[in-house]
Amino acid sequence: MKKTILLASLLISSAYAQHKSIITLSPADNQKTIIFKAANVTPSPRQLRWQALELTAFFHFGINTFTDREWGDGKEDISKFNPEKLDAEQWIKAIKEAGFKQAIITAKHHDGFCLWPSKFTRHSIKNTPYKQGNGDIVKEVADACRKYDIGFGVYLSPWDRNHPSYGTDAYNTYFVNQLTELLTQYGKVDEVWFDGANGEGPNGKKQVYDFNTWYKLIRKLQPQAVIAVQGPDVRWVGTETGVGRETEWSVLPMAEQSQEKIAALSQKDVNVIPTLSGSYKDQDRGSREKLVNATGLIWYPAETDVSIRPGWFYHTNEDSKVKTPKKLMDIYFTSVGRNGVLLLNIPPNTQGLIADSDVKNLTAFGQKMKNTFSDNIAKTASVTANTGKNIKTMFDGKLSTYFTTIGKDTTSTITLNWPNEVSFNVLALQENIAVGQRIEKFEAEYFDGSEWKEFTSGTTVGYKRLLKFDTVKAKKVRFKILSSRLNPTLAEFGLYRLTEEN
Ligand code: FUL
Repeated sequence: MKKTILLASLLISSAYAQHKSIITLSPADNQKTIIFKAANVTPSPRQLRWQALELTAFFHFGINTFTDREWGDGKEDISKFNPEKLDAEQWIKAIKEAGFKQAIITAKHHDGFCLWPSKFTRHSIKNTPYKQGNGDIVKEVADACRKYDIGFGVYLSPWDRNHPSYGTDAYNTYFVNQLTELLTQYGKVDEVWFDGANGEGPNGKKQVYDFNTWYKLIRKLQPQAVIAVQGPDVRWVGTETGVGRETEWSVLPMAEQSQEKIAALSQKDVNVIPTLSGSYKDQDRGSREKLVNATGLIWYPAETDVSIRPGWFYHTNEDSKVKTPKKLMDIYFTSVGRNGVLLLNIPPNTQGLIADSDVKNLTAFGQKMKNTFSDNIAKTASVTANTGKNIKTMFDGKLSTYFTTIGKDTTSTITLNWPNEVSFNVLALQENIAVGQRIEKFEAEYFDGSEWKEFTSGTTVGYKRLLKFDTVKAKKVRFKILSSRLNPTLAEFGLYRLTEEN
């Protein structure tokens, strides 16, 4: 048994050693070299797995659910916590049905109340009426995830407004103890989510978080887990609206750190928060102009978090404000469709259930996704490219097989022909990001019988790019890759019809 674990961890570490998710830049590098290097930055296996999930769910649940608040102050009476009908399988079934692949539970929010019976505090579920103090909601969620083959993640708030040691070194030990419980008692953990909030604790002090120790612990105990968003693997997109950037690079410029430090980081698995150039508010974080002054380059993809309701926690007075299936579809386009992963929060109510309104809209969203994306109109065309190979693989549903150009070609024009007119209003593109993110500019046109007319265009593609436009009716379409950092790749190419009815 021990040998198997040793072999498995050796295999995992050698897989992580092979990818190049950090590359150093030297002052002697000219723009051409920088761009070439950028095109060769690739995701780690854990980042690659995470990106392909597309849809992940957040469950904000805790004492705030019972006090009707968004941020507790750590002084709440936890005897109010009693979700009598709690059914974690109901939560997981609802998200699975809608196409979600992973779920994250708020094991502890800023109020310090723990949804598992932590040995290190009295401020936990063990001192509530729930199952007479014998409950463990982290376990219930982890078990349901395993049963329905959904990835499992934990949110552990570094900011703790209850714990008396907050603001002192002892708190970092307390945090390590809690993290260890979560990483050792619930089986495989696929995502650990750290929030950036760092306010004052019960003693009025602020904490200096010991992130490095926490990351090392996660890498040791759960090497496959991505660490988001105060973490090295996944970055916050910068809004809580579900809307990401139209130009979204996963390869970003690093700043401030010395080249020696970046070189050292690139030798092993990344376990620090990268110092990036620019701000999370910038509309462009990784185009050519942004890369020229960088000291290093890092694969650091975006997660787009938003709640299905106005608040993160459940409030009865928001029952009529649950996002509609149409709105959820719009969000899918502006998050996953802009090279991000969607983290959609669906907060359980005081009974411990996802409310009917939320289940209904989630299910309808899942159905809308199936109806829209099950019929790829591009699949029925005869397709040619002026340069490139493996064109048929763009329609095989596999990300590992892909169209690419030959030799030094960084542009290509792909033409699709149908015997009869087809109509569509969505273009879906996917690069094979396992080899890097490369496409910088593209455009799509249809032939109206006498001339070519543009119907959409864009900059980055990355893992997925979705574009909506007025319905096009045509027998001939061409797609032009106008600029790419190295040989462009297209793993999938789709044309779809999105309507009010579907
Ligand atoms: C924020 C927190 O302060 C909110 O309460 C929520 O947990 C959100 C996802 O992150 O920073």
